Amino acid sequence: MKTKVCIIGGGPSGLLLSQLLDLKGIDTVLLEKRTRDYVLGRIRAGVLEHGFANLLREAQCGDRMDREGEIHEGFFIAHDGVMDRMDLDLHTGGDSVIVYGQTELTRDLYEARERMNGTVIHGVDDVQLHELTSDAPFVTYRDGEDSVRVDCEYVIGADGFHGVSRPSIPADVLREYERVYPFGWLGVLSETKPVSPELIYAKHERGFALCSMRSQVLSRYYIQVPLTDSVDDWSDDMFWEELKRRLPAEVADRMQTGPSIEKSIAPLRSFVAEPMRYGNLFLAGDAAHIVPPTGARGLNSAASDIQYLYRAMVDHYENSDDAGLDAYSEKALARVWKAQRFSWWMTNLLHAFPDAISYDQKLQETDLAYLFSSDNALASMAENYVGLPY
Ligand code: RFL
Ligand code: PHB
Repeated sequence: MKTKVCIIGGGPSGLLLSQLLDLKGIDTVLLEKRTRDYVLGRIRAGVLEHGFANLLREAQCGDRMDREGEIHEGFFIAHDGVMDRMDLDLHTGGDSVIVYGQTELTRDLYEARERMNGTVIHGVDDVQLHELTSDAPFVTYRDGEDSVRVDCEYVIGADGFHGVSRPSIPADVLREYERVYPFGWLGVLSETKPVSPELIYAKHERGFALCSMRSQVLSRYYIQVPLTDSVDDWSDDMFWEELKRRLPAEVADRMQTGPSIEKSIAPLRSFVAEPMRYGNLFLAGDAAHIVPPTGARGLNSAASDIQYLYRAMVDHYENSDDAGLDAYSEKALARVWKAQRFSWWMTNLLHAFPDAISYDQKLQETDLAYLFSSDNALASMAENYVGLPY
């Protein structure tokens, strides 16, 4: 096969870029290891920045999001039996976020790719990247017995944290920065009415909890658990009981419970790989950086990478201008690190750290008390949560 841009990974990053480039007449081939159903079965993000929403509209994929997504102008932080509200609208001068599931937007992107007859190949094995620093890079993969070669001008590594693209960059070029947290999030999806019209982030001595949603009949809840726990350790009853214990009584009392329709544990990790370009390979999204989900930044950071990369590719192909491609890594990383800082800060603010000394706990309490005593602190949190400018 021959194409201009070979994209590895059919998550939101890869799909969005292929859709945007195809709309500009720039030919892409997208290679995804898993089946479409498998990709759509992963329950992940739920909170989108408006910058991301605009990019989805530009990709002609925003209709359902605009119909079914919910605008959220604030969220709650529950602590010490009380609920404090973060008014995003007030503290950002009119900004907000959209609650619309990653599963839904990935489905919208797959459908858009289908409508345009985009080349999306599922079930590829043994993807390998070759000659990345030459003018003629290529990608090979196995399809059953066959070995397939894709010749291209650029390779996009959008294959997530466990993909093959990042490890294709030589170790003496790549720098990795990582923090692994000593806990994970146990998430449950249930066909129940969300306990609150706005998200509740809860800090509790037994551990963090989050009440989120996908719609008015579909709730998404999380609790902090030790890394040693597995999903089998948590029956639905145990989950609901523990979730309620970490919430103010008035919230717990009105919690609707029901059978889980999905239950999974995600370990929390911060990670950045630099640079995000090697020769004609460009990394984007989780392939290059991971955040703990506390600040709802992961998918949104992936979207800002795609926005920079898309504009840079269009400049290259339409105007023979490579300034955007040359600046991509530096520009993307500047925003990525701010999302890292915010996610790290919000994780530290709200979780119970097993090895925290009493001094750390006092500082954590003071951080929260300061937040809700200062309009400047609230404004800082709000501008990060709705997404810093691209
Ligand atoms: P993905 O979604 O991991 O997609 C990568 C794709 O690449 C495929 N792949 C390969 N394909 C071909 N060859 C190979 N060798 C391959 N290896 C892998 C994989 O099968 C996969 O389909 O990365 P992408 O596209 O960069 O998207 C990133 C987002 O998925 C991620 O950042 C977010 O889900 C993070 N996240 C959140 N982000 C937000 O902005 N807001 C949130 O509210 C939010 N909540 C969350 C989250 C992530 C969570 N988990 C489970 C980590 C909540 C959770 C619980
Ligand atoms: C979610 O709904 O899955 C979600 C929402 C907010 C977060 C993390 C996850 O900060």
